[in-house]
This record gives sequence, C-alpha cells and structure tokens, in this order.
Amino acid sequence: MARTGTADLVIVANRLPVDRTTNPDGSRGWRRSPGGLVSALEPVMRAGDGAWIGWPGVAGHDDLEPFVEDGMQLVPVGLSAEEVEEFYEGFSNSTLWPLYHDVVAKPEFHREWFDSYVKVNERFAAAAAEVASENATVWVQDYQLQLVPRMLRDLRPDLRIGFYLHIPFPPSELFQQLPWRRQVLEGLLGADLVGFQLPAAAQNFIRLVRQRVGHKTHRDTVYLPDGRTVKAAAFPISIDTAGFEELARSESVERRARAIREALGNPAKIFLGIDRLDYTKGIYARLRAFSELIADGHFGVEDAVFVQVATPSRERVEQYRILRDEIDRLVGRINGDLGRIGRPAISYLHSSYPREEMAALYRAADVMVVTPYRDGMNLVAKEYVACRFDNDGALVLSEFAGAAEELRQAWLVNPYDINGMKQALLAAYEADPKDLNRRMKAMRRTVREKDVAFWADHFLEELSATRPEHGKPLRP
Ligand code: GDG
Repeated sequence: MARTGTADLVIVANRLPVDRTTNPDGSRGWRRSPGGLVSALEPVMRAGDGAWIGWPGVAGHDDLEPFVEDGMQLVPVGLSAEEVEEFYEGFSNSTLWPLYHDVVAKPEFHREWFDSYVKVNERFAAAAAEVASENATVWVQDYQLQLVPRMLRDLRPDLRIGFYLHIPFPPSELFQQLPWRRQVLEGLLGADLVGFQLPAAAQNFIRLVRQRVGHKTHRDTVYLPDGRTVKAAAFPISIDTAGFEELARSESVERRARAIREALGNPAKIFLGIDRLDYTKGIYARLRAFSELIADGHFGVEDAVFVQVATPSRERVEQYRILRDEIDRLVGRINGDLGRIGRPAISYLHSSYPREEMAALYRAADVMVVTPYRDGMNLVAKEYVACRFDNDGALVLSEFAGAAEELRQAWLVNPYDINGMKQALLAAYEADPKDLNRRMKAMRRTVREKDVAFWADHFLEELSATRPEHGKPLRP
C-alpha cells in the first residue's frame, strides 16, 4: 500500500476554504472564506485530525506547501493557467454545469477539456491518498471532481469514500449526451456513498448505472461485480441557520436594513434577488415579470422597487459575458421606460458584499424572489427565511430549485411562465400579514430543524454505516 498520512477525515473540494491574498508590501497571505460547508465540518475536522484539499483559486504552482489554519490542515493543489481554462472554465463550467442544469445553455464538448479534467482529478486523488491515514474517511465534493472516488480507491482501497454532488444530476435523456458518460459514472462508483440534493437525482444516477454500466441495482444500492456495494441517496444541504439569525438580530444589521430602505426612498415594498450572475438563476425573466406589473399599473415605482444583487461569477466564460450584457440592457431599458428621477424600478448591483450586508438586505426585503430554471438547492432562499425572525416577509420560489421540496409554504412558481410569475409576485406583494406569518413560521421550523450541521452529520453517519466492518469510526 502507498505511504499513508495522518488525517482521519479528508475533505476534497475544488476550492480551499481560504483565498490567496497579496499584502500591500507584496507578501502573500491567506484570508478565510467561511462557507456553510467549513463551519459544518469544523467540529468533526478538529476532533478527528482533519485535512482539506483544494485549489487556492489562482493559477500557478508556486508556494503550495500544506499549512495549518485554525486547527485544520490545508493542502493546496495547484492548477496551471491552461488547466484553469480547460479543467475549470472549460469542462467543469462550460460542459458539466450547463449539461447538469437541464441544458439551460448549450454544453460544449471538447476532448482536450476532458483530458485536462482527468489530469486534474488525478492530482486531487493523489493528494488525498497522501494525507489520509489508514482506513480514513474521505469526502469528495461536487461536479469538478467526479473521477476522484474511483482514482482514490485504486490508490487506497483501505479508505471509506463519500461523494456529494451540490448541483442537480440530470435525467438519463440529457446525461447520455456526454461523450464521457461512462467514465463519469465509473468515477462516482468508486465511492461507498454518493449523495445528492434530491431523491430524484439519486434515482437518475441509479438508472444510468444500470443502463450504461450494466451493474445490478436494487432501490438505492448498486451491486458491483467484485462484491462491493455503492449507495446513492439524497441529503438536502442547508445553512448555518442559527448563525444567520444571530447576525440578522444584531443591532448593526438592523440599523443597516433601515438605512437601505431609507436610501431606496422608503418604498412600501422592497423586492430582492440575490444570485451569482448565472444563466441558471432566471434573473432576466424575473425582472421582466416585475417590470410588467409596473407597466400594467398594479403598482408604481414609488410603491415598489426591485433590488437585484448579481455577484460577479465565471467572468471569463463566454456564456456569462453574454448574460451580463443581456441583463445590463434589460435593466437599462426597464429603468429608462419606467423610472422617475431618483426612482429607478430596478436597483441593480453587479458586485459582491460581506455577509453583514447580505443579512441587512434580507432584513430589508419584503418579497424575496428566487426563480432559477434549475438549482441543486439554493441557499439564498433558506438564508432569507433564517433572517426573518419576526415571521414576516414573503418568499417567491421556483419549483425547479431543490429548496422547493422543503419550503412548500413559499409562493411556488414556474420560472418559464411569466404570467404565472407575475401573479405570484403580485400575490406576495398584496399578502396580508396573517398569511405571511403562517407561511414563514412553517418555513422557519424547517430550516431550524434541518441546518447544515444536520446535513453533514447525516451524510457522515450514513457513510460510516456503509462497510461497517471497515474503516475507523469518526469521533465527532
Ligand atoms: C451551488 C448550487 C446549492 C452570493 N453572493 C454573495 C454571497 N453569496 C452567497 C449566498 C449563498 C451562496 O453564496 C450561493 O449559494 P446558492 O445555493 O444560492 O447557489 P450556488 O452558488 O449556485 O451554489 C446550489 C449550493 O451549491 C450548495 O450546495 O444550493 O444549488 O448551485 O450562501 O449567500 N455571499 C456574500 N457576498 C455576496 O455578494 N458574502
């Protein structure tokens, strides 16, 4: 067996939970980028000698020594500029991302991109093999690393391996387009447990394995010829609910929320959208629906404003540039047609903000509008609910976001149906406080009970239960 390391729990993700920074004096440092995933895993990581393997987010292979941050061993994996283009922007974000999101944009298939994907996945697998202790647990994250489970199992058959997909897993009719469909399925089958956001995604996977790889399957289990089994199941991801609520309750956030409303001219209602600027998120259609409500005379720009935060994302990918231009044009046209001096219909912000500002926006918004064409889960919807501790505020939510399976009391919409969206936006705008209260209370119960710690614990417990005779237990 290969030389083993000391980590009992290894997270393998495209990105490290820190960003590379350059200080004013030219020296380099790290800044923590706290996400839900890292806060959920921190307790287990600390207790069990954890390591996190990922790309630092900038091209180049310089100074990539493992380092310790907050008791976590961080292991950087370098990508060359060409690999960023072919593995990350190419195969991950121009092939898999659109393919897995219902082909909302046309996926591009290039053989060199896949070659790069294989090479980078090998590098991540080798890094994991090196730091994992004997019989350790390795948890691989997301669509950029689907070949890692198989590669890692070949290097280290002693490991217990989990995989979690954060985005949707498409139905067989779409997945079949992928020229490398078999390699991807076999890559995932290297895991003991493959987790998805929704049960339907797990079923898509099981069906594809039966059809394309020819393995025997029964319900949620795949039976491999060598006697090993692989389980596929749903583990809907969530947020640090208590953390968000605490932030939302802070005096400074409350003050900032009031200042935001003031700056918008104290409209009766504030609509809010917060998304990465991504073509899956349905930003264009939602802004059109809102603007038509004004044009149709349901309310005026003094009564309501739509604040749309679009966080810059994947800016070197062609489809994202096109989208940005389209949204720029649409916002310009709507404001030109409907706005008055000091009163735009849409307040559009192409920028990213600190968490405190996000919480203040959630506090200020009367109607939160989340209308993706397809979304694995959508954490923004859950964050809004977590921040509404007064049980007020309305959520308009796409049926095609994973979150719709849990947040049933939202105004659910089909984002392809503009008239239907208009009706839902208007209903949310006019809803009486009692109705809002009833809906929000129920949704808050859901996000409180099922937070990100619940998600991580549930996955890791299920993973320990696969091959119980094998691998050491984690000590949370
Ligand atoms: C993928 C799947 C799945 C956004 N702008 C800013 C900011 N954000 C934060 C939000 C939220 C997160 O980023 C976005 O998460 P979403 O779930 O909404 O969407 P994706 O980025 O597409 O995430 C998705 C998720 O993975 C987890 O599995 O739910 O379906 O597509 O937390 O608050 N945060 C800050 N400033 C910003 O400007 N601080």
